[in-house]
Amino acid sequence: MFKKILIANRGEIALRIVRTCKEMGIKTVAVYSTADRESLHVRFADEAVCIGPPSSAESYLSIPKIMAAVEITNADAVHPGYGFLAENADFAEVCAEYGIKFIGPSPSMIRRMGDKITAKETMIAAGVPVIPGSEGALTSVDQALELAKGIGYPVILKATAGGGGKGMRVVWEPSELEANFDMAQQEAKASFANDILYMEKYIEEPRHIEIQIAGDQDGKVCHLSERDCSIQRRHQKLIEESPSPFMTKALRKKMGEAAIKAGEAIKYEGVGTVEFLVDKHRNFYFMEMNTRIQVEHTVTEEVIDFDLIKEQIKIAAGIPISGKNYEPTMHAIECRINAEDIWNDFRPNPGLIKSFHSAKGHGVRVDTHVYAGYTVSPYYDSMIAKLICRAQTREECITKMERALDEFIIEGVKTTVPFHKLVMKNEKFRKGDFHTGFLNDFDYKAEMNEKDK
Ligand code: MV4
Repeated sequence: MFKKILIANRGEIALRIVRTCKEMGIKTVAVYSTADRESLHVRFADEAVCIGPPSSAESYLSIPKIMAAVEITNADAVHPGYGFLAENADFAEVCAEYGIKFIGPSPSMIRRMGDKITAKETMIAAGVPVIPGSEGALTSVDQALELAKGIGYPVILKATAGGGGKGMRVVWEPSELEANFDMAQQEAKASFANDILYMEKYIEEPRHIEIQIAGDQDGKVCHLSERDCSIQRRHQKLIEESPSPFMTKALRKKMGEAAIKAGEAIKYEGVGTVEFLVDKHRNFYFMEMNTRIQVEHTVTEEVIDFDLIKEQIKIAAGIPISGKNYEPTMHAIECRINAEDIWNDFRPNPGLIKSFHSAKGHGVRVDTHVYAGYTVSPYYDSMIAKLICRAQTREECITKMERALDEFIIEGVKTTVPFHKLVMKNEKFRKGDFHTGFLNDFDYKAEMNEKDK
């Protein structure tokens, strides 16, 4: 087992990793920028190294600075968390060159799944259902028009280096294709320095359901059930839950088997997520694979009572997985508490947290690096806490979440707490009747009483 893990991240996930390492008897090294001196991940780690100024490029994204911190602290492994360098194949490669274990899959695996056309080709070869579309890259507008005729409108143009919605355009009719092709190409070039596009049939009103998998160094792969992440705003997830209210036993079996097939075909090592789009007929299609631990891993942990960070570390140390698949026996929902002004387009609202009374009680989990007196920096992601509730049924879980949101008092910065209260009251949400377009149709401003504003 590793003796000392350096955590190349910040915020709640860095603290989350410190906690598991402590429970496993592994020493921890935190790295931090000057903006994060007062963060709890720094306080609770065994050692901490300042790696630079607030800008991510000069701190959490700087491979030389992270490697220097590894060297001076003698860490034998690096946990990348999510975001920052978590899916950076070059970083995983540098770790390997230095003889440091990168807790995650190999550089080639990260690269393979990071390129969406290659990922899709890999899944087709593995027999995993994918969305009908172009075979590989689009070569011209004329070719795209020909292909779209065969696929049938609407179609969607996606960037092979994309993910998370950038460089993506829906095309409803042939006359709109050329302009959208140019825009998608330009956006992709500017965002990823790669303008290669591919095309798919556009699935209307889909659900985003993802399967958590784990694979070990012997090539054994298991699934740990699904998460429903359909409640998103501009490709930022806001609420996740497990099980999905749309799931059936039969669909879980089929999607679980597909996700395992995907993992086995690539000999996936580590924990990962296979993202699917699910249409209203419960047809499911591979969308992307994430080769990192995700923000929403907590809902899975709650419903199957399992520490996914511990599993990551064990797999990286060469310990085989049990191979058992997991079914949720409870229900969990996560609300992301962001320092954002929901009345102003969810604009980040950094600043001093004057008071912070966390929700508590049975079935309530709060993962956070902040506290009263903490200053939320404008330099990073605005998520300041994850509120996760767990109960026997979905209905009880929503009731518990409403109770927990009511007692979660944060003063000094505006947060998404009032927004979550409105979603919990929404009839469609309560019935589990939603898809990825839910927030486009949800007029939360109209639903809020004057006095609550
Ligand atoms: C799609 C789609 C419909 N049809 N692909 C959004 C981000 C990127 N991961 C892929 N996305 C989508 N791909 C086809 N063929 C709809 C979306 C999509 C979406 C997906 C998941 C969660 C929220 C979403 C919001 C808008 C669009």
